[in-house]
Amino acid sequence: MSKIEEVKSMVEAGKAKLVPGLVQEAINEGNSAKDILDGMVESMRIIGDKFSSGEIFVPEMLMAAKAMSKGVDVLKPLFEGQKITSLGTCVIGTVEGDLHDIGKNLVSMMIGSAGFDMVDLGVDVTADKFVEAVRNNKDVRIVACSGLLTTTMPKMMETVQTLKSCGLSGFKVMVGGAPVSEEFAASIGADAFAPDAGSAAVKAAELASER
Ligand code: B1M
Repeated sequence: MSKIEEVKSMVEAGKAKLVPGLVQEAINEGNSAKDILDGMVESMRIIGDKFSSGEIFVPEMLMAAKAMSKGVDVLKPLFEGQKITSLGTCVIGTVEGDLHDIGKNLVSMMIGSAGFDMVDLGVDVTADKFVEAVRNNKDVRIVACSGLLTTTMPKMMETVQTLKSCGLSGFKVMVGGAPVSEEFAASIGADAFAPDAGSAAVKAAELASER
């Protein structure tokens, strides 16, 4: 079994204590951070499928998520570029009612490494909290809203509309997450959509330069 396969199977088994060491061993063996990350993302897809088919339940899903987060912590320094000048501030959060944060954390890491100062509001973030963060932070250029549940997509719409009508300006709103599409993003008035963390960073830099 390759080291990345070992990482994947331990993420799926929810072994949070073992995953960081295996990720480090995979790095030491010369695997790229991206390949290791892609492996763990694939594990979460498998976990989601097992949950859908009733093979596992929420506790197992939670343990796998914790294991992946510990693995991502080891990879983080490898993704963080050397920031020379700031592209401004990016406020990020998972929308109200939604507790999923692995994807949001990856997006935050990649946007941060593209040169933004990140203000991470965490999960279950109300529209008003996003607005407050735009008001209270300097030079906010991007507001990034993540959502993983179809049931919280209306909250994403409410968040975008509240941000657009709050009277503050100088920032663009980007949305993303598994159930979100380009069409949905356009239909709720978001300025941009990105399908994954890497393209979110590219899109954020493009949006900031448009101002
Ligand atoms: Co939940 N969950 N979950 N869950 N969970 C999903 C999302 C689900 C698809 C599983 C399934 O049924 N197959 C399903 C949603 C179904 C739906 O809405 N149609 C689901 C469900 C139903 C639930 C609960 C309702 C279960 C229950 O209680 N009965 C519950 C809801 C709780 C709540 O939020 N209120 C719940 C709970 C949980 C846990 C807490 C146990 C745990 C989350 C722990 C955590 O995040 N700290 C969890 C997990 C782990 C998952 C799965 C298995 C994995 C999610 C993940 O981390 N993926 C997930 C199944 C799946 O996704 N296939 C599932 C890896 C991550 C890297 O990908 O988050 O998609 P992702 O992020 C990507 C892109 O989407 C994108 O970039 C990221 C990286 O490239 N992206 C953006 C994300 N945000 C972006 C923002 C951007 C741009 C791109 O711009 C701003």
